[in-house]
Amino acid sequence: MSGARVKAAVRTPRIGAVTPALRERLEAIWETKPGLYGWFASVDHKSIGLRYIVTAFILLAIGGIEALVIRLQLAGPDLHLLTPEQYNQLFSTHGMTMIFLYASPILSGFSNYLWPLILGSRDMAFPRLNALSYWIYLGAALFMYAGFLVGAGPNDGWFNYVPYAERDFNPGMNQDFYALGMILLGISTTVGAANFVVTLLRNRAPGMSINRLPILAWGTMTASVANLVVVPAVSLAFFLLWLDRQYGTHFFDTGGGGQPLLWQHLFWMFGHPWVYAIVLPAMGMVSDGLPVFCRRPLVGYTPVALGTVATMVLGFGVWVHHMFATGLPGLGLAFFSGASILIAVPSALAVFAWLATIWFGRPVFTTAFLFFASMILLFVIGGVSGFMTASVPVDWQLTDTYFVVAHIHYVLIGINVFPVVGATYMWFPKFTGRMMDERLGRWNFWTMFVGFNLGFLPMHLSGLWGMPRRVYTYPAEMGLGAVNLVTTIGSFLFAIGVLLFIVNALKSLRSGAAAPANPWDAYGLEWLVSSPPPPYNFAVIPTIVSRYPLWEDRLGEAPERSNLDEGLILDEGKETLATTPLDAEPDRILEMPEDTLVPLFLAIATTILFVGLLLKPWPVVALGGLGAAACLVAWLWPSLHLSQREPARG
Ligand code: HEM
Ligand SMILES: [Cu+2]
Repeated sequence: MSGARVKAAVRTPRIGAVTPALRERLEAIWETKPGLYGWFASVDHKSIGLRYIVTAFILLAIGGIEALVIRLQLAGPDLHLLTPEQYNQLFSTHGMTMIFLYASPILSGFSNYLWPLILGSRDMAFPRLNALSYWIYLGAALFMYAGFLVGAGPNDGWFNYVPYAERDFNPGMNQDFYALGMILLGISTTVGAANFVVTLLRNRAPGMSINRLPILAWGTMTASVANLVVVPAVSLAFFLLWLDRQYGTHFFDTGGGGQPLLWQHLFWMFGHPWVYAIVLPAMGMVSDGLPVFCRRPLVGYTPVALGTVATMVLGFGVWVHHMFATGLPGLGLAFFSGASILIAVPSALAVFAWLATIWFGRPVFTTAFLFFASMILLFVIGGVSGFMTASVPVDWQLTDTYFVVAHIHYVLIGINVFPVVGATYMWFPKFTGRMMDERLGRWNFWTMFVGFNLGFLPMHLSGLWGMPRRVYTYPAEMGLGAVNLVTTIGSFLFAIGVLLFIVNALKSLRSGAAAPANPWDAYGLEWLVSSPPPPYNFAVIPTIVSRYPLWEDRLGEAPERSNLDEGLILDEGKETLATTPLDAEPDRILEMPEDTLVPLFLAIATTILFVGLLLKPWPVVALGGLGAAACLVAWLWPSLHLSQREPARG
């Protein structure tokens, strides 16, 4: 709690049961004020999580529409629906949108909403930072799309290689929008990741020791640590590029003694770990979701949890597999090739764990289950093509062909979109108090599944047959017309599937059946509270003795029971409990911040600062900078309110 004074007052809170009077008191303390002020000032993790989710889904739809235009252009040979420059901007903006503005933020959204609930806390560790991270994400998305709308979207692929990104070859503002937008977005990612790390270490229910965490928490935790380590690399890369373009610093251009390959190193040191950051939390959703619908605990909890961490650790050492074609020495290539192949081991572990969970369970074929289970197949296909390109000679043949396009989509749609849609079916009742329609859900699933494979499986072939990626058309003589037409048809079918999903969500929001607290008879703490949860989440803080608190009677494994009905009563303000990092023993009572507009204003000021840097009217830069500084002062102003109290041991 930055800037907070630590009050030494020791207090031993009462332990008791939930009463209506307690609920009323907590409601009054935690409720967000109604009206516009409350909407903008809310620091509640549930509102912020939903905002992330809705914004990211809107960006998924936008990126999807871009992809469909791309597919129309490629539906037959020699088409001229788009000019080459328009095509460049479309596929680059599509990549930017999907990777940076959808795939990662959507997972932040789910984790933001779910973490305090699955961990047994009342909010994230830093609620105001949480609001800031959302508002800056929104600011960065608007900033980058403003470029696209004025015809200056990124036009050099999402990984933006120099020298083409340098000013000599790319004089427009496209690269300046992209570079500054990515630095701005990096602020959001960084504060968000720090918040996840501290929340996990400090804000868990008593008894939720590190070996009882849901796998989703392992996934997001691992991803967040990775983000803290690697986002600086990409922010630096884009900053140096911006300096090169604006002030001729020659970091990346050979003419002035710069080194183009440096861009690729900096970008991929970030880029590859990032790919794991946008799949590990989604894999966590599957690891936590499958057991619910298979009616049994996950097989191999410990290997899966450790595999998550191992994937990330190995993931730091494989970035050169994106650079096999750059002429680096053979010994180095062999190392990175070997490391890349080694990553298959923890991934395969997860696959076997999921298969065993289904095999030994009694699956209930809900829509969520279908999405989670099909993800295993897509994961294996994407994994195998990745394994193939990890081999240097194979990669030399396949790099920059549609084989790679097939690979990234099996990975990203297979391991991110499918679990995310499944997770929406599973947690939508918790978010909204309404069930999603299962019949429409079946249609949704099968259209997406068939459309996706019809569209993307043939890309492997077109790649092997020599279809280059990122080229706006191809001559009829190449004989690739038929396979591309199939791909386009499949893409549209897939898009119809996504549309059915959106229709189902909107329809269910209005008229879905009312959801009970635990519609799936699931095991996690989030299902203990009403759907949707009250603003304070837990009226009393539960105490946990197992990984499956709501299934202890069903499983009957150990005689002890988690205490879900009685616990610490924290009602003297906006309070939650801090616990010790490993064993989750009660440690401190935290007073959480009230709703405030400061994060919103700080995000606006920071965005103005970046607009100023882009357009260079220096008064605007000064306005943004001073505004941001003023917001920081307001933020950090010492307040008696935010304090920590001494241990709550009884
Ligand atoms: C309707 C769904 C989608 C379709 C039809 C589609 C289609 C395509 C096509 C045809 C390309 C290659 C363009 C080219 O190289 O000429 C492409 C590139 C790409 N797509 Fe998608 N895509 C879809 C969804 C997604 C999703 C959900 C993600 C990520 C979560 C994604 C990530 C990417 C990336 C990273 C690239 C590489 C862009 C670049 O080369 O810089 N796509 N997509
Ligand atoms: Cu990689």
